[in-house]
Amino acid sequence: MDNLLLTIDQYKTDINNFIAPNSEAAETFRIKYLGTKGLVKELMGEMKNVTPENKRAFGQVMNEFKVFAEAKYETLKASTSKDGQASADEADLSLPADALPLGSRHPISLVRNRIVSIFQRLGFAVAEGPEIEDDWHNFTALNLPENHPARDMQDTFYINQNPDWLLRTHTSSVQVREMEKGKLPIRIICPGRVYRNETISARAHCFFHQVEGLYIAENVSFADLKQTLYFFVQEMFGKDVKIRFRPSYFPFTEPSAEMDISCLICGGTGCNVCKYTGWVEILGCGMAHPNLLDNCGIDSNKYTGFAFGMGVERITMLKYQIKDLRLFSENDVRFLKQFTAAV
Ligand code: 2U9
Repeated sequence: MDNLLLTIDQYKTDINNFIAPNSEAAETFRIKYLGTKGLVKELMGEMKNVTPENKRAFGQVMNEFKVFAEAKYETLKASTSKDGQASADEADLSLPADALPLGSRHPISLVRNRIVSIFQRLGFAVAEGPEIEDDWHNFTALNLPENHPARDMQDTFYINQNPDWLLRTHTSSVQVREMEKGKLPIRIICPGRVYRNETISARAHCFFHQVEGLYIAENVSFADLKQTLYFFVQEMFGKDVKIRFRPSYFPFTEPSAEMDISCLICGGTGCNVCKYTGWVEILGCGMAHPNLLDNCGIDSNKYTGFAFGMGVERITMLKYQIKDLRLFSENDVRFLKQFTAAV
């Protein structure tokens, strides 16, 4: 047994000193120590000659030896993996390392973070929810009962296993879930990915990102909505930007409006970005429909609220003058690396 231990020690020294300038040498090492006729196997075979009381200790030493030889082989292999390259032992370690290319945040993330932080400064908290939703939270609770024509406004992806499940078409379902908790007042912002069954083009995709907001308390008015969104626009696009509201229709708000900002390109005088109107639409909004409050167990005689929703892609395209929606999901680094600066 003692002789065997001495032999193993000697082999360990040999292994430590083994240098592999190329992958052939690393393979020679593998065959010599770890091959089917290698030294590790051969020494294992000595087990039959070890006395019964020493067998356990010898087994342990042999296991350690095997792991030791395997680790050395991995190191040799890694340092000689590219043929013709210097091994780790020959490399000049005083040279500076190759620079790692730094990534950058996706423009959608940059703009979403910016939107969220503006509303956080106004006291809105972030709420999130599932992307696979049920019919109640995505439609019915939002004043869109079955067969309601407004359901056709959003082509929906349904989940095969269960006809009640779908990919959320807006993050409004998150607001519904918060309302159902029954804790008032509610002042939340809901960022997240949403899905609609649309043909992919420069202006549409089968998924996009939204930020929706909801404020429900006593005495919340349309004036609060206007002031909140005006603050948002000034922080997002600058103090000189004007806003206007146009009446609109959404099933979940009454009254409803769409909000435009004065064109960032021409300042309102007319150009091809604003189609010579001087205005570009950026979001939809309105007062939370009383049916919705009742659906979620909130007393619509006591509480009122406002809500709004915007597409992050749309805000990003306006902010950076990006003309094609597909650029956001193609992962072309030549596009992505242009957005390192804070917006
Ligand atoms: C609750 C109550 C009301 C959210 C609203 C809009 C108007 C709207 C669109 C903007 C562009 C969706 O991303 S988009 O296609 N959104 O116009 N969203 S009001 O209203 C709610 C939501 C939840 C409980």
